[in-house]
Amino acid sequence: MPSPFPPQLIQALRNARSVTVLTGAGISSESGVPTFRDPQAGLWSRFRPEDLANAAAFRRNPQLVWDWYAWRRSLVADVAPNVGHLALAKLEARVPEFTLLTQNVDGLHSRAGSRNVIELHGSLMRNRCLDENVVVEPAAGDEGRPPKCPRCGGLLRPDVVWFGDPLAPAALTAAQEAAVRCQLFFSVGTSSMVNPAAQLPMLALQGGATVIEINPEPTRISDAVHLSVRGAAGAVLSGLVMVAWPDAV
Ligand code: BV8
Repeated sequence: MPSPFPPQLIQALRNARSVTVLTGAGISSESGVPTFRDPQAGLWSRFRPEDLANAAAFRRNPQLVWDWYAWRRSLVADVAPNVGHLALAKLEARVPEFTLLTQNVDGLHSRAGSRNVIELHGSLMRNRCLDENVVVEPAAGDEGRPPKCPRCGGLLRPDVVWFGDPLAPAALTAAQEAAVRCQLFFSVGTSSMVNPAAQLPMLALQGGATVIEINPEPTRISDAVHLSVRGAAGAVLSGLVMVAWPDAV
């Protein structure tokens, strides 16, 4: 299959000092993790993620929201990073200044070997005290009921950013800086519907970067970016690394 990337873009990637990549649920879909646009599986099929991923839903019914996250944690524990995650880890090793911004909370980028990862929306792998807002590592036996904070006895919640929650200021600032300073910005596997993450490709454009999107479907930024590649993250990213660095193992 011919590369969807023009030679001048491959050359720009080889010579780039700074590359920033934003990923969404699409890159993990090839590992078997459903995206937010996919209909939910099984008993969760009657819920929309946005109806569960918010503080009001948790306060209203902590057990229901906790069960949804426990189900997602168990699903993620049983999957592995795919070639798309692995290609980004290889790309990081080739670029002097590489920043990976992810909306995903599944931890698959770190498991694939990526190091400079900013988890814009937190992580399924950690809990946070609802009252003190401090991170509490999950303990065995947490799966059943929403556990209590070992410090104050308050409820623990997953350490993810819910709809209506602000993003961690340090993470958002670092992400915005990485978008503005890079020469190449890739938006991979995201519908670009959730803010403020969806603003990052626009920031990159304003900063003068070449912005490339990788998604089997068009999105609301497809017409705004320099190149929108219709394809799956795994095949396109691994193909890109292979063409740019044929000796990459
Ligand atoms: C904030 C963690 C302000 C949790 C997530 C009304 C009320 C309240 C808020 C708002 C409102 N209106 C607007 C808002 C703002 C809101 C927002 O943007 N809402 C949208 C829905 C309109 N944003 C927020 O609330 C944010 N916070 O604004 O705070 C504030 C400031 C100060 C003080 C107080 C408040 C917080 C947003 C973060 C929400 N948390 N996740 C959890 O996971 O449970 S969002 C969650 O959904 C994901 O993290 C991700 O960001 C988003 C889903 O997006 P995608 O990743 O793009 O996934 P999606 O399924 O949509 O698309 C998948 C794509 O992959 C598709 O395009 C598909 O074609 C493609 N694909 C499929 N297969 C492949 C592929 N691509 C490549 N390869 C493949 N193989």
